[in-house]
Amino acid sequence: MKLLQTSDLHLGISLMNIPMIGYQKKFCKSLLAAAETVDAVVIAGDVFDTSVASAEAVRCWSELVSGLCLEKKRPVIVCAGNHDGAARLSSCGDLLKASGLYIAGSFEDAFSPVVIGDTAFYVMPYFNPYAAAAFLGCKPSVGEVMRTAAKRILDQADKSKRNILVAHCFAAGGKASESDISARASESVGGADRVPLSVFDGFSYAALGHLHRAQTLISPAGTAVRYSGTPLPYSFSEAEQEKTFTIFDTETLEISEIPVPEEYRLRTIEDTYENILEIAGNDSSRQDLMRIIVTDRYGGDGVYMKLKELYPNLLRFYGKSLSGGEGNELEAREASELDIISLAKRYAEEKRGGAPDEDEMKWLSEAFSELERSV
Ligand SMILES: [Mn+2]
Repeated sequence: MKLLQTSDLHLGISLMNIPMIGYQKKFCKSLLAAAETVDAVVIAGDVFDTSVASAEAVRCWSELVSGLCLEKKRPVIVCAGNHDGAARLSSCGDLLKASGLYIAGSFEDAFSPVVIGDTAFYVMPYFNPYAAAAFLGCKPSVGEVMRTAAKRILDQADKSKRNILVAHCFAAGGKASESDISARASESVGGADRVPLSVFDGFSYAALGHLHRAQTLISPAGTAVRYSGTPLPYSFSEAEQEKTFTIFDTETLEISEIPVPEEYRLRTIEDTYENILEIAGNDSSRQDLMRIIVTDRYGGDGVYMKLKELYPNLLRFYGKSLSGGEGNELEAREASELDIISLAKRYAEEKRGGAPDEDEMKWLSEAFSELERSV
């Protein structure tokens, strides 16, 4: 049997206030087409970006799974991720099962396998370690919960089948991407949520979600622990990563990838203001999602407005700072040493990208002297 593995769709996500749902709808069409080449589809969590997803994101999901299960007749196996509202995502679970959509929303679901052909899927949603530990009677750490759960699963598993664990977690040794906000946050608290790779020993394969970069880790006993990564790039650091669906063959245990058609590009331009204007003049991809770094001008509103006009999907914009370093804000100490006219000039430079002209300077000094007289 061939499986298509994906995860971390984050339906409904916005990148710097630009909604991605239009691109995500197109991506769902690619997933429907790719599903025709496999026997089943696994989605390892973070279907939605937020626990209470927007109506548009819910509609997108509903169309996707209806297409997969009803039209393409492919079973779909899903675990809730940390971004999903698990109870909402898995509601009407028994009704959905009848159509071939299996959604694990509560921790106990992991112990009742979904059996399809030669394979038993143990589907574990993202869990609260305290609640899961109370259920299992073990220490409340992510690693201990998964170790205890995996042992319980494998003790009861039918060894004549391929036994696949589907979960949403941070396997030790995995690499996070810039858009893995929660995974990266865990680094700052010492990575307490890392799952030792030995936990996956004994399974035929582990289909994981949570990390947005495609990668394969190998457990000590040789189990492939696979992240498909996000099917679309959700940060500038992922712009160079090729986004793919993972294909797993349950007979040969081989892992391959098929590319996800590119729906949009995240692109960075770093140059002088004049050069950027010139580049934009001949740029046929001005709809790309842009990060622009201007190296010789203050990052003021004037420069920003001009660039936004040229690149409507300008997501991030940085200008040269007054002190030559990163950022464009005037330091408070520096500001306190300037007279009011110089300060107003700097303000105009920063906000508009140009110094006030002669008329404006005249108007400014008149206004300031009037202000001085009145106090
Ligand atoms: Mn995610």
